[in-house]
Amino acid sequence: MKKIIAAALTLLCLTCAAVSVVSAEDIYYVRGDANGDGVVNVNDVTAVQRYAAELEGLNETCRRAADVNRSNVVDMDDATAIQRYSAEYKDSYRIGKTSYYDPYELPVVPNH
Ligand SMILES: [Ca+2]
Ligand SMILES: [Ca+2]
Repeated sequence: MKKIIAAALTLLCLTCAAVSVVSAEDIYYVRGDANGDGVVNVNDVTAVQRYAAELEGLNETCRRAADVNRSNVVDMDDATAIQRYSAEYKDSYRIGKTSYYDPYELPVVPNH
C-alpha cells in the first residue's frame, strides 16, 4: 500500500511540475523593450523615464520588459541599465534577450 501511495504522489508531483513549466499562454517579450517595438534602444530609456515620472503608462508586458533588474518596480535603475546596454556597456540583466511570463503570474506592480 505504501508503494502505491508513493507512486501516486510521485506521479502527482511530476504532473504538477510539468504543468507549471509548460504553458501555451506564455507571453514573450524582449527584456528592456519598454515601448514594445521589438528592439532595445534609447527610446526605451525615455519610455522608462516617462513612466517613472508618471507622464505615461506602460501595459503589463512593457512593465515586465522594463523591469530589467527584476525588482518588481520600474524605476530609474532600470532606465540606467537600459541606457548602459544601449551604450554597449556590459549587461548583467540579459537585456535584449527574449523572455516570457505566464499571464496568470502576479503582475509587476504599477508605479502609479
Ligand atoms: Ca523598444
Ligand atoms: Ca526594476
